[in-house]
Amino acid sequence: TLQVEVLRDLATRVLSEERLRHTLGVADWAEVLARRHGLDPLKARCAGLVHDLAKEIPLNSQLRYARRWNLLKYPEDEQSPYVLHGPVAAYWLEHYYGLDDAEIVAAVANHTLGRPGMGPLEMLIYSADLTEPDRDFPEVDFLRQSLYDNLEKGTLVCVKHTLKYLEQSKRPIHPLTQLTFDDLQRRQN
Ligand code: DGI
Ligand code: FE
Ligand code: FE
Ligand code: FE
Repeated sequence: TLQVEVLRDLATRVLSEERLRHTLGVADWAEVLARRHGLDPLKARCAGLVHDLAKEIPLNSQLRYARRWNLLKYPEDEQSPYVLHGPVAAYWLEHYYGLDDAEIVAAVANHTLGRPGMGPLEMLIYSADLTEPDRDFPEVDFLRQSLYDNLEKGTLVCVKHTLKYLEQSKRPIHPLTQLTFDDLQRRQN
């Protein structure tokens, strides 16, 4: 059974004050969206609480874990190692912590890049991460409203925003981000 309190304590012990505030924001907002869209609010809260658990591990250590646990799938994973904290946290939660909920594990693993064929909880955490109450950028309210209205369409809008942001800041687009976008668009047409 899921113990929200235990996962909340875990996040509190592991994360900096700032990252914890973000984490609690994701957990709250994910729970609201889950209720709205008929998903399990408890699972959504739990996934939000642990999604960034590995974020503050030094990048070279994250890379070592990713190598050891066979989590590197694309050359871009090593070029942009800050995309690895989801997979690293998910692997640790499943294999060391004993978290036995596959949907939560997948939502944590894929919260930064998504993947083709995302399930509802994966979409929810990907999108809640980008639009939690502490996030502040011009389109964030439009993204929030889109997500509240329709989880699938809202997630497509979120991935589209990520692509636009990466292009504007001239950062490389990870193949999974593009595949996620193409897949969501195909599923909605
Ligand atoms: O961990 P958070 O800061 O809460 O957010 P996150 O896990 O969604 O994103 C971590 C970083 O990954 C963030 O700076 C955006 C970046 N990112 C997401 N998709 C891509 C990406 N970076 C590159 N280069 N390419 C992507 O496709
Ligand atoms: Fe993250
Ligand atoms: Fe994200
Ligand atoms: Fe996050």
